[in-house]
Amino acid sequence: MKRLLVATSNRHKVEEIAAMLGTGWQVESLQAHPQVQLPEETGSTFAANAQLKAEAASRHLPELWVLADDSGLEVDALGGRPGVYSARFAGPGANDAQNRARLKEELAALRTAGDVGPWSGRFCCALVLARGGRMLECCEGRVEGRLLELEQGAGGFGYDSMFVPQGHEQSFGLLSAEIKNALSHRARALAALLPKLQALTAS
Ligand code: ITT
Repeated sequence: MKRLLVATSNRHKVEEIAAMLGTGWQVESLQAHPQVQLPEETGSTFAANAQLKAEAASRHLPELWVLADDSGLEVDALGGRPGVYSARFAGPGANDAQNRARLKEELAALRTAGDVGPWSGRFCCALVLARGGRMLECCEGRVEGRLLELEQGAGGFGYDSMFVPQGHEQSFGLLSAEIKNALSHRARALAALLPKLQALTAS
């Protein structure tokens, strides 16, 4: 089996990517490589931050195929925020619940100001494949939807319970992992990357 290191500190990303790749790949996370430290995310785009993470991990483990994910939520009524700051929306080191609380406050402020929604937005994901310390491929995916002020469901992670994807009536917090993994931003980025990964690793 081919080894693929998913260079993230987020176990939910690893689980989703492993489930979407299916058999044929031995997916490893940074838990197996505690010496690898991810850099600060100083980029202004998802792609730039995914490249920073992929190349840093790949410099430590140049013999492995390395995949890094940078992702987040854009809310149109908030001018695209939190965007690349999604993980830090409530401040440095914030957890998912704190970030959702911040988003609820911002949506409540919109309502108070007369914008009662529906609030459109999207999840975005950039996946970068690296080897030997160098980026080989970058693919992006997004899923459009609308934001909920009240959380719905406890599945998934991050902002899932506040996001209803287009074509559905329930949030990613209620929809099954199978449905999320069929249409998510991460699924679409991975679908674009997979043929390139397969071609590169075929020999
Ligand atoms: P790594 O940088 O270690 O990969 P991270 O969780 O900090 O882990 P990001 O910097 O890419 O990852 O931040 C992503 C943010 O967007 C974070 O707050 C997530 O909760 C949120 N997010 C990304 N994908 C999501 C998804 O599929 N469902 C819900 N929230 C998501």
